[in-house]
Amino acid sequence: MKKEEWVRKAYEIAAERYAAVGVDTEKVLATMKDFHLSLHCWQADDVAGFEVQAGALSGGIQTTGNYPGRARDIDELRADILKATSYIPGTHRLNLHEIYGDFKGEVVDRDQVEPKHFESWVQWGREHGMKLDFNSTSFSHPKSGDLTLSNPDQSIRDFWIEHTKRCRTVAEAMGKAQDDPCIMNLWVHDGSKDITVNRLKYRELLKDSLDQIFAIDYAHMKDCVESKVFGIGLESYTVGSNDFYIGYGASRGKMVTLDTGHFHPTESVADKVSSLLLYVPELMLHVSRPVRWDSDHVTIMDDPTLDLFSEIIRCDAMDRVHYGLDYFDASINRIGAYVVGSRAAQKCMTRALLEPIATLRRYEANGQGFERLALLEEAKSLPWNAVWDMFCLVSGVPVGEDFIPEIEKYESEVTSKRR
Ligand code: RNT
Ligand code: ZN
Repeated sequence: MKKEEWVRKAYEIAAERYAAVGVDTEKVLATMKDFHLSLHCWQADDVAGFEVQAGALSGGIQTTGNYPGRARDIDELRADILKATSYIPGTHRLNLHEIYGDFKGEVVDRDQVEPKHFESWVQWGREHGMKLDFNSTSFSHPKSGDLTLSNPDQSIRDFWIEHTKRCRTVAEAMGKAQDDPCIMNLWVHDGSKDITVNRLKYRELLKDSLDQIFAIDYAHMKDCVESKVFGIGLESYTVGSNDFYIGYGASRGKMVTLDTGHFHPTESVADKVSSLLLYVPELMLHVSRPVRWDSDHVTIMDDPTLDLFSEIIRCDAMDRVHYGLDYFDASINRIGAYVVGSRAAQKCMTRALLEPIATLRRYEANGQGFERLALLEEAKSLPWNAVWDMFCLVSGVPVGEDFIPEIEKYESEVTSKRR
């Protein structure tokens, strides 16, 4: 029997089983088409970027591994991203960092960046149906140090304020050109390796810098701010902590970014959704997989990610969340890493959408605790994978593991030849 036939048959049966628990699989398929990930450009080249004057990766983040074939320039990166998206169902956005500008061989310092450096990206995005999101880049620069936007040295702080302001003009230009808001994330690594006795001072400076940066309102971009627990070499203190940015976002009406690697290992990121959404307009996600620390392993269909997406759906908040990915694994095929992580996130969303929520809520309202638990457990083994396979089939991308040999082929023909 041909694979397509299996998929269709399995889907037919799955649709009936889901209908029996009150779930419309056709509706789920339609919703999945509107579920867009924001693919992080930095998975293809280990967060290197295209600055002529590029230095080593800094800012408390690290890629480990030396798998051959990383994208070395803008053309390779674009080709790799297109290759990856050809195995990911649906249409997606691309999340760029400032250091990925098309600088055309020129030294453009961070406080000199302009929308023109991203014109070719806008053009490329239009050609390939990918809308763009954006990030300012405070790391991997001679002025990065331990403190950027919270640096007591006025000239360094001003440099980074200027950089971030300019990044917002880039994001605004992108949003305008694509007629859809560009989501600009702001993460700075600012912190301290050892005990600091000036916790308040740096936070006051960061708050003031942010207020300066956000002084202008733009119509075509939206800001989000990302907290963190700690960075490598900055273990004792993080200026932009979770509390800091929740306070900032809630008081200034800014989106908060939840990077799933930026919390204590047993903390539930899923449980934050319903609280935050009461106080901030929208959320940005950086879906990642922390292994013991913020290791940025490739996203998989694990319990924390399933819980997170389920919570978003249970909050009826699918449209108030932006779904960025954020991992950088340099130890395996990088295009494969894109595909595995993206498909895993999509599987989590498929499962979240297939939850028999109406019945579960009725049980809960009636105090039927056993029934609620039983259905939650049984729902785990309902044939969600048949719906996922069908989504891949109708989207014209490989069903199941069929993308493995294709990525192997691209590796042998293209990426393995890069030295
Ligand atoms: C770092 C943050 C940040 C970066 C990217 C490259 O801990 O997660 O989002 O990963 O901006
Ligand atoms: Zn992140």
